[in-house]
Amino acid sequence: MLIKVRKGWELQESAATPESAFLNRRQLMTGLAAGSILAGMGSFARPALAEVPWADAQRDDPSFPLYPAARNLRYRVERDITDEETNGKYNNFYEYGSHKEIWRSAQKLKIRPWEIRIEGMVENEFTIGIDDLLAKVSLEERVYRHRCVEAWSMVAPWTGFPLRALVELAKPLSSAKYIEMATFNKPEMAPGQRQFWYPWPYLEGLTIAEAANDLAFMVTGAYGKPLAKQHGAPLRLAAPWKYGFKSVKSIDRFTFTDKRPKTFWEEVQGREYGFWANVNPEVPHPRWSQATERVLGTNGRIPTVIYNGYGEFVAQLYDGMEGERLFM
Ligand SMILES: Nc1nc2c(c(=O)[nH]1)N[C@H]1C(S)=C(S)[C@@H](COP(=O)(O)O)O[C@H]1N2
Ligand SMILES: [Mo]
Repeated sequence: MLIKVRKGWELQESAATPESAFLNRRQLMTGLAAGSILAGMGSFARPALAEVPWADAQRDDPSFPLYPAARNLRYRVERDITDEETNGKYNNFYEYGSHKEIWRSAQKLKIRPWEIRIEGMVENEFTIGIDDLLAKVSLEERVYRHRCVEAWSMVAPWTGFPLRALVELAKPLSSAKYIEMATFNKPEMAPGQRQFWYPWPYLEGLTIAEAANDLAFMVTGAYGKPLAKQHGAPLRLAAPWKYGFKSVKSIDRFTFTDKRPKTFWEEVQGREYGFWANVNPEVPHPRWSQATERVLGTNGRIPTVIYNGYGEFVAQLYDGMEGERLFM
């Protein structure tokens, strides 16, 4: 589709800064430089069918034969899907560096064996290997928007299964109110985790009601293949009505609890990043506007939409919660 660049509401790229800005100014500048170079390269992007540099690793993935899965047409996006290579070369994955060019470094991530722990307020705690989990669910493709709190966005064809299916396997007790989701914690395969000032492991959470919502999706693949490591293989969340940092990558633990999890970014900077983090163009980040977003792979900005355009699915989850900081 045609994306108009309207200079009037166009926000300076430099006004939106990575989550880590307050921590390391120098890393910030490096990240921004990398970002603008990649954005400039958009018009030279290779055709969609070209081999991506990480294709061999995906063919070696034991789940490779499960892909592609049929697309679920209930989830539609009136925008082009972001080119696979562009998307896979512009990531946030602090375990591999606090900048966008982590795709090479992320190849150090070892995704087999991969055990997932289900614990806390459940009928029976258990551990399950990713391939056993994949055998228990049915995979489908969903094209979803993704809106990063840094005011860039993309459209990804994720493959996976509803988070609700995992909740059903876990059999939570009625006292459980939240699911905490944690990324692996293995500094030997994630150099970023040696940065001791971050509160590893990366932690996120949803209420059980949010997790049971149709939109909440466990991602195991993308672009018709097993998920690339830099996108958070072998299992990550997609909660597309929330800012991207909620969509935790490379999960190895789900804890059902009655206490609201204190998430990674809340722990790092609670004044800027809260638990709910629902997308809302009218609630600015303390350091920049959220009114528009830069579309990855283009030079255009488009207006941001409340709940990232998914209000019909999720708005009712927040009825009666006006007192909460729902939008940051
Ligand atoms: N474990 C972990 N998960 C993470 C992050 C991270 O740094 N570590 N970054 C988050 C942020 S800020 C965004 S925008 C998305 C980026 O996903 P992508 O790189 O697949 O586009 O992952 C989210 N999940
Ligand atoms: Mo993000």
